[in-house]
Amino acid sequence: MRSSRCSDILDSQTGAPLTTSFNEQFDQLGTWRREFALRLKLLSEWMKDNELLDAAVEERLRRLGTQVRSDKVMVAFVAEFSRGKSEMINAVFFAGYGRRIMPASAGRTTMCPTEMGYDADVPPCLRLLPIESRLEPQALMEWRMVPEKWTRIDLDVNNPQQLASALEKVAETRKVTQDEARALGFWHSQAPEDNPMVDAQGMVEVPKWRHALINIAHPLLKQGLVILDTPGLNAIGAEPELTVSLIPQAHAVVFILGADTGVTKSDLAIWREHLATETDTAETRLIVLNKIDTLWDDLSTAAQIEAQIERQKASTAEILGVPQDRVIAVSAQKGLVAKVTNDEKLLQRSCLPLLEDALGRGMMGKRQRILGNAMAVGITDLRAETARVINIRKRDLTEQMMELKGLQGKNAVVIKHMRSRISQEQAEFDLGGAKIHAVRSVHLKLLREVFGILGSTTLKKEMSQLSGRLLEKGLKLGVKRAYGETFDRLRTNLKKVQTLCGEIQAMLGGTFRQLNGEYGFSLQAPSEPQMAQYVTDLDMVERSHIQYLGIGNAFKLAQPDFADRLVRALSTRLRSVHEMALADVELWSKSAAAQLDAQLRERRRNFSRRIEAIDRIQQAAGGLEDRIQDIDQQEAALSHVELKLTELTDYLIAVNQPISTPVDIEFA
Ligand SMILES: Nc1nc2c(ncn2[C@@H]2O[C@H](COP(=O)(O)OP(=O)(O)O)[C@@H](O)[C@H]2O)c(=O)[nH]1
Ligand SMILES: [Mg+2]
Repeated sequence: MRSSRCSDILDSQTGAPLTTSFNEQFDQLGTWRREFALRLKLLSEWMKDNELLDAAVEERLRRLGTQVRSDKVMVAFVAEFSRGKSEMINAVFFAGYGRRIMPASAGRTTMCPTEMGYDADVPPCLRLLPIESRLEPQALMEWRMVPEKWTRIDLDVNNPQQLASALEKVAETRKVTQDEARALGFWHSQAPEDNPMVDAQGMVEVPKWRHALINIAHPLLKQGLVILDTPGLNAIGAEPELTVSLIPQAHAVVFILGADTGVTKSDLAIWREHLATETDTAETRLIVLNKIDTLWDDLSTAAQIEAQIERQKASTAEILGVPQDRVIAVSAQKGLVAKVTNDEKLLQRSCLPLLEDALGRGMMGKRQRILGNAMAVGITDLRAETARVINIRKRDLTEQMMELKGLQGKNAVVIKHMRSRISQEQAEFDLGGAKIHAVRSVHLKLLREVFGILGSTTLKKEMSQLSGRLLEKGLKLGVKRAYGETFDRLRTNLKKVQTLCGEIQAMLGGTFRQLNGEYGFSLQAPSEPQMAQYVTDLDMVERSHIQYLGIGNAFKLAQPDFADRLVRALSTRLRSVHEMALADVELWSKSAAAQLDAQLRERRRNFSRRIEAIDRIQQAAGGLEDRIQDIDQQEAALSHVELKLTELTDYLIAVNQPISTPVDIEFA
């Protein structure tokens, strides 16, 4: 990360800003993704035209396309109330609307976690999940699947005033009794200092909504950005799913402190309970010291103010235990004002561009690299497989050519004899089908075992066992063990899956080699799915739970619905890990089957072509020379296809291409 002194933002020679705004970076990523998706589509069409697109290849291309098009980048803003999360979101993303979009003024703070994104299938709207949904067992993820249970308010995107006033709903609250507050997860007798204030009537104020989803066609959101705005500690603590699922999955988390308040006890609690993690995710955490304008003071010199900001940054870094250059000092409010009034000087003074640069360069750059690598791996495999199919075609043509040349100058009897030999070969080949059938059934049997291990029944059993353990009295200290046992079993399951896949792979390898030898195929088993990444995912999920429960939240387990909610959230998360693993296994086995099908098909076609050629030769004088010429042409065409394949895939494999190259692909 660059030094975050405000004065560094301008180029000393030209005075031009050196930073790139988050919006620009995100736009570039979006352009790259769109172009990539377009080129994938062109490749897929070209393959189809050349009969190179079997079902598995088609599915792989489609998946890569979906991945590159719908890749989401989530930036979460997490902090105690009133540190300026909503103001920062307004300043970084929504200044173009010329006014505040997220409510951010004293007394109007966000009360529920609010996610902003874009879904083309839904009209622009705000959807609100009532807080009472907490009384029901479903996890937040499950509520997302039932949009009709949410209160929907349509948004008029061309009317910033309507937009802003509709969004004020996220600040709504309700008064409830202490018992109700307890049932909703906002009241804990064991931690009285964290409870909300009780009014003269004995009522407490709680958020009216549990979660808000904002769907607007903002250019950044349309390109896959998802912004998560969270309320303060009390509300985050009441929704474990935020801490154990949503926040850990964010690609960047911006943690905000106030220069006016310094690091308070509750700031520290949020940091420790929800954000501090091991080093591997540390770089996705941005620490922002907001409201530096409160230190601006006409009686001090610029140097004095700067020195004070530096001192605050140093002490913040020390308290949080991070290097000082990880702390960025800004004024969100002045940044917003500066953008809305086009005041470049104020914008630089607000230091907001520094934050945007860190977000843009750090997060977006990394995202593109990860995505680009995934694409490169996928396309490299695909190209190798397709090249094999082309090679078979070439070899078939060569053989046919030799066969025909051998007939030059031969009489009708020889030609007739040749025809019957080919027919016999064809019949023998068809008989070999039984063996292939046997291989398939073993393959399927092993696959069924994999599906059993990763299926929902296994997971349900594990989860109910874990729930039971968490509800045991006096478990507090044994939480780690209970999780550890469950997760060890889940990890063992993934390892079993890996072993099974290894067996299938070995079997495929053996059979393919045999078929290659016997029939001159060039089958090669696709690379085996790797479970290691899913084991890593499990580790991460386990860590986030243990950390959450380890620090001061374990007492909440005494409430049965809390444990239920937690396990529900865990279960939806784990299900998605299992589903991803299964999808990998499925695609892999589909690829193997499709390869075999493709080569069988090519071979059958080859037989009929050869017979057809001989028939024509028998019918017409000069037919032989015509056929030979014909094959010559086919060979030339195939060489062209081979070149084209390389050309069309080269771009997709080269990661991190300069983004500006226009698409100019001509078709063969
Ligand atoms: N002076 C100053 N006030 C700010 C700044 N950012 C936010 N605020 C104010 O702090 C209060 C809380 O801001 P808000 O964005 O609602 O905080 P949130 O609860 O973290 O979302 C509001 O009154 C904002 O106007 C800033 O950079 N400087
Ligand atoms: Mg807010």
